[in-house]
Amino acid sequence: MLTRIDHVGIACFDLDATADMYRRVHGFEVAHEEVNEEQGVREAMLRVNGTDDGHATYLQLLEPVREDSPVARFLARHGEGVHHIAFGTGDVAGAAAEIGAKGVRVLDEAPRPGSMGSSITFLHPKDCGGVLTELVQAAGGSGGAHREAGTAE
Ligand code: CMX
Ligand code: CO
Repeated sequence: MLTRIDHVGIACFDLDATADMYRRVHGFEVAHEEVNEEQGVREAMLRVNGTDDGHATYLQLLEPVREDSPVARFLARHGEGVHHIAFGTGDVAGAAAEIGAKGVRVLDEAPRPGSMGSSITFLHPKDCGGVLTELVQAAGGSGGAHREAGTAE
């Protein structure tokens, strides 16, 4: 059902400075950047391994664009650091229904738009051992891997 780690989400105050640190220290480049107004974040995807049309794994840097967003609240409370882990699935709605039936709180009634055209939903951290957990279905629907915008299906 959940077949891979798609990304690890990291909350930061300054996305450009944090991306620069990952470039200098780790050698990771920004593969994709976008604003997700619904989630209240600017995000940068740094590819750690794989290729964008395969089974890549990313770091997702998150900078809030609104004070009332989940990431702004997290930063105010905990400061910068690991915010969530995201697992890839070929069927995000099915995986959420199956997990919800086990008594875990699914935070979205239906999947929402995520990075690079993906569909995402979240599981409550208090039901997942203190880890905010995201489920990701890639654009195009299969495999759970993100795709670079413009890549042919
Ligand atoms: N990881 C672990 N625990 C977390 C957490 C996180 N990221 N965020 C909040 N918590 C904990 C808090 O520490 C707190 O615990 P205590 O009561 O023991 O102190 C509890 O959850 C409630 O915290 P809160 O600050 O009151 O937060 P809210 O209840 O308002 O919201 C949550 C928590 C998970 C429901 C909310 O953050 C949410 O809906 N998240 C999903 C959406 C999201 O995070 N979007 C941004 C990422 C977008 C993307 O990945 O593309
Ligand atoms: Co994420």
